[in-house]
Amino acid sequence: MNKYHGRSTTVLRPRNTKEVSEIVKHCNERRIGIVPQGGNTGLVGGSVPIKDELVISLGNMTNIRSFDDASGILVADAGCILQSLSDYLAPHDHIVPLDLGAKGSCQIGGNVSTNAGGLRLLRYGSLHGSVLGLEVVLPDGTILDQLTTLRKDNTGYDLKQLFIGAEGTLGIVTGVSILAASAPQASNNVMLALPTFDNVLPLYREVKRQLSEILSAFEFIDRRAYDLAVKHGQGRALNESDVEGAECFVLVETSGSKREHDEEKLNTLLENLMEAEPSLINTGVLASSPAQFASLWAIREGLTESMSKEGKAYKYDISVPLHKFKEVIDTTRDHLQSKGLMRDDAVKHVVGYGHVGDGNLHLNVVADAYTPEIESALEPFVYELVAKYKGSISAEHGIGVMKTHALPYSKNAVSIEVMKRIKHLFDPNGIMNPGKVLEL
Ligand code: 2HG
Ligand code: ZN
Repeated sequence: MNKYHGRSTTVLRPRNTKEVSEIVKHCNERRIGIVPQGGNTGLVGGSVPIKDELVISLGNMTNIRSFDDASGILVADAGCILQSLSDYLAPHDHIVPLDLGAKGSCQIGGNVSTNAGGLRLLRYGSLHGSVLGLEVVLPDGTILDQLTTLRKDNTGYDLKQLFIGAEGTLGIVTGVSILAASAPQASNNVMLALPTFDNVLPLYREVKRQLSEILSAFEFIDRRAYDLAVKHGQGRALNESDVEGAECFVLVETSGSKREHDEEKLNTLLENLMEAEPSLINTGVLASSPAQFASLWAIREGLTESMSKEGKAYKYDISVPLHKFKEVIDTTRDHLQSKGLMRDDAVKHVVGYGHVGDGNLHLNVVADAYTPEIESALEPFVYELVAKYKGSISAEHGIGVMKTHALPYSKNAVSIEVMKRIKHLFDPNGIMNPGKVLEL
C-alpha cells in the first residue's frame, strides 16, 4: 500500500512454535510490543508496525505437518504460502478452500488471522467454517494447542474462532488445521459484458438457478476498473467489439466433476442469456483453453495491482446490499466532484469491483497522492453511507490500523466493550499487535 510506516529496528524469524513462544514470553516480561507478520499482503496496515514494535515474521515456518487424503484434513505451519499449499495438495486431488489474488505471497497463518475471504468464498464458505483447529502462542508465551483434526467437536467454547480474524491482537497463529476440498475435475469460466449495472442482480439469480452446484465464483468488475486492468496489462483484453457499450462485467466460474456436463450447462446458460428479451448481456467470452481461463482470471486478480500502478488507492472493502453497489460508487464520485477533487486529476478514478455472491464491494478511489483533503472528503462519508445501508465497513480485509476509528459504524458500543474485555483477558499488557483492530 505504501501508506503505513513504522520505525521497527528488529525482525525475528523463528523456525518453530517453541521459538515463537520464547520470544513472546521475553517480550511480555519486558513489555515489548510485537507485530506478527505473514506475507505482508494485507490492505489495512494490520501487519505493519505503528511505532517501534518488534516484527515476528512467520516466513521460516513452512512445514506441512500432515495431510489425510481420505478426510481432506491438512495441518500446516502458519508460514506456508497459500500457493505452496495448493501445489502440495494438487497431486492428492485436493485444493485449499481459499483463493486470493495474493496467493503467491500470502501465508496461511495470515489468511486465518485476517479471516481472508477471497474469490471462492461463494463456493467453499469462510475460514470460520473450514478451519478445524489452530495452534496459537498467547501473549504471555503459552502455547494454546487446539490443533484438532476433527470435523465435529462440540465441547464447549470454540476458542479457535476468536483468533480467526483477530489480526494477531490476541496471539500468534503458528499452526493451522484446515479442511481441504476435493479438486474439481473440470473448471471453466466466462466473462460476461453487461449493458447496464441493473442487469447484475437478475443475472446472478439466473446464473445460480441454471448452474446450481457447479457455480464457484461470480465476480463483478465495473467498466472503469476493467479498462484500468487492460491498460496495465492484466490478462488479455477482450475484443473491442465484445466490450463496446458494456457498463460492467461479471466473471463466472464453474467447478464440477464432469467436463461435458458443465460445458453443456454453461453453453445453455449463455444461449438463454443471449436469447432473453431484453438480453441480460451484450456478450459472453467463454474460455476455450487453460490459457484463456487463466487470462480471464488474470483480469480480475490483477485489479488490485492495476490500481496501485495507476496511483495511490484509497480502498473501501464494504458489505452493502447488492443493488446498492453502483449507487455507492456513483455517490462517492459525485461527492468528490462536488468537493472539486476530481479536477486536475487529484482524484483520477472512482471504481468498483468485488464479490457479488458475498455482497462485498471493493470501492477504490485512485488519487495522484494520499492527501488530507481527499481523506477527509472520503471519511466519514463512505462509512456513513455504509452505515445507512446497514452494511459492514470491512467485509473481508479486516480493521488493521486503517479502520480502528471507524469500528463503531459496524459494531455497537456493547460489542466493542466485549471485544476490549476479551483483548484485556488475553493480553493484559497490550503487547500483541498494539493499535490494530482496537484503538490504542
Ligand atoms: C480482491 O478482491 C481483494 O481483489 C483486493 O480483496 C481488493 O483491491 C482491492 O480493493
Ligand atoms: Zn476481495
